[in-house]
This record gives sequence, C-alpha cells and structure tokens, in this order.
Amino acid sequence: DQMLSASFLGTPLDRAMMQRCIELARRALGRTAPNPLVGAVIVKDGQIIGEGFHPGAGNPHAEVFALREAGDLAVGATIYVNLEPCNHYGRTPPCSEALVAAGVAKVVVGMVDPDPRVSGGGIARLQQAGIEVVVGVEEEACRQLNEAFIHRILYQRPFGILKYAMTLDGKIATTTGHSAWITSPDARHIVHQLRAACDAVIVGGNTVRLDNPKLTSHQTYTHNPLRVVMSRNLDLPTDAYLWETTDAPTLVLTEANSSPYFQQMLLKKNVEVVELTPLTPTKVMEYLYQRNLLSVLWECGGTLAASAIAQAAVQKVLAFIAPKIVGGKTAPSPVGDLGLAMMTDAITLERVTWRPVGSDCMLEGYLPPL
Ligand code: AOF
Ligand code: ZN
Repeated sequence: DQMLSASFLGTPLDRAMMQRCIELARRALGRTAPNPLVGAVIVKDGQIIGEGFHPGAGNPHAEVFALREAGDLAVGATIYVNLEPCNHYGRTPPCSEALVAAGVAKVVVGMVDPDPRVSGGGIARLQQAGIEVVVGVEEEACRQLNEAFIHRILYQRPFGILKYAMTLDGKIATTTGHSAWITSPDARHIVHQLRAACDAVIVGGNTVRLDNPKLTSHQTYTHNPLRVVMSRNLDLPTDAYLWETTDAPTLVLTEANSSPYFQQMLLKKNVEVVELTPLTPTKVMEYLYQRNLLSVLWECGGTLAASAIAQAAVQKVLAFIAPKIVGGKTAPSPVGDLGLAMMTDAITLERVTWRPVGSDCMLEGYLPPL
C-alpha cells in the first residue's frame, strides 16, 4: 500500500532527523515569505555535526548554515533536508553545488521542490556527482509544513485560511453584533499563534466597525502579520486600533475614487492605502501574491467569508466551536450566502481533524482543491 510504504520510508534515525529538520525550519515560521520553511541536519557516525534553517528571503538557505557549522567534517557525511536542495542561481547560489563541493556522501530529502526552477534538478545534480539521494522520508509532514509554499507555487496565489469562532448554535455574534468573547482564552491563544505564522490577516469594514480588532499576534517576540482591511467605500471609523501602526503595519484596500479625505487621514497615520477595482477576494489574492505573501488568514465576517470561499481564496478552514447557545433569528453566522439550494451541493471539507482546546472544539479541514 502506497501510503503505508511512504510513511515508513527511511530508518527510524532518518525519520527522526527529518523531524528535526522540520522543527528547525519552524523557527522561521511566518518570516520566510515568499520562500519555503527549510531545515537541514548533517549527521556523521550517528552524531549531529551541523544544523541550520532558512531565516527568510535573501538569507542563505538551510543547507548553507548546516554546512558552515559542520565545516570539514561534512566530508562523507549525510545531510537531511525537508525540501530538495536548490539547483539555481536565485537570491543565493545553488545548494546542490555547495553540497557537492563539501563532499557529502548522502542526501536525504523530504520532498521534491515544486518550484519549477528546481523541481528534480537539484536531486539530478547531486546524483550526477555520485552522491546517494533518498527522497520522500516523512514526506507527508514535509508537505504539511510547506503547504502554503506549495499552493503559492502551483496556483500563483497565497494560501488562504478561513478562521472563525462560533457558538454551538452557529452564531458569530448576537443580534446586536456583540461578539467578545465566544471562545475560551486557550482558543484565542492559538489564534494569536496562527497570526504569527501568517503573512496577512484580512477583515472587512464591518469587522472594523463592530469589533475594532487589533489583529496582532500579541506576542511581541514573534512576528505580526500585515493587517489588511477591505473596504469599497471607506465607510470606516476615524478611530480604530488598526490605524495604530506602531506594532504592526496596516493596509487598507479600497476602490478607485473612494473618499480622498479618509485616504488622506489614513496616510497621515502611516496606514497604507491601495486601490483595487473591483475590490474582490480574487483581486486581493492576486495582489497579495505579487506582494510575495505565502499565507493569508481570513478573519472576516460571513459576507466576505462567503465571497472568499466562492472565489477560491480559501483553502483551509479553522473553526472554533464554543459550547454556548446565544440564539437570535438574525444573529450572524460564519458564512453568508453561497447560493446553494440543495444539501447535496454543500462544500465538503477533506482531511478533517478536531480536538478540544480549553472548553472549545477546534475543527480543521481543507476545501476540495481548485
Ligand atoms: C529557501 N531556503 O533553505 C531552500 C530553498 O531566491 P532564493 O535564492 O532564496 O531561492 C528560493 C528557492 O530556493 C525556493 O523557492 C526553493 O525552491 C529553493 N530552496 N529556498 O528559501 C532554503 N532550500
Ligand atoms: Zn538552496
């Protein structure tokens, strides 16, 4: 069986070292865009002699840091890396050549690089030089680690995550729009971590008016995402936490000819304003791709969430379900109108998992691929 053989590829040491690569790579979570998360470990005689990870675009690749640490000991050693070593001159020279020059005997790769500049070329170059190459150790975990990078390369769009918190009866606020707080502090802590791992957080004007959110990771030691507000007409409050840009940058996306006075006010507060017409999730994702983002978190209300789903700007859903009942015929729900009449038309998530978080349930799943 394919799945079984794949998950048991490599020795227990191989798999443990690949997991270590993933752990190292994650140290740069949220800071590598548009580059992947990559970690590398060099092993000789069962000992780790060098480790490294890619800190972000423009910096050397993971393999280079690991090779530096190993020095001359790298001769005849095995290097583990969760992504195929590159074979191109990009912002940095090819790692394949660095590995050949260092004299490593074996390269264990987690997954083939989907980047067309590399894709298989790095592996071929290593084999040409007589280096033994093993591909696919802990491949599932490696793919999960770089799911945003893979999506970005395959579809030329950032990876979209829709996150929401709702009551057990499916409401994201009361009939008056009050929503603080639906979930427990544990769930909110996970949301802060999620923000630190993403490159942008998107909301609509309604969320700014009703919730006045900060959308930061609340963890000053890590990274804050670019906070994006979509508003066609700039019918927004003049005072909002999002206009305070000392902790994190804010970008307001609007349509051409929306209130020049309000735009001026935002610019004075160091809020960036960009006009995209028509202002749709598709246009926004196109634009954020060009801005080199890997992942965006939709933290919007139901109306915007529905168009984001309809326009394939969402790949993954993360829902927190609180054991609370608030009722209300007109209380809003997480996803607005999708125009579906039959239950058989429902969008069915794949690879669904759930677990308790504090007193809430966290459910995660993927939308069927485009
Ligand atoms: C990384 N870090 O550790 C590895 C990468 O523009 P460059 O030169 O930094 O090249 C980026 C590409 O290099 C990236 O898309 C991926 O295909 C390959 N491998 N990238 O940023 C790394 N090993
Ligand atoms: Zn490289």
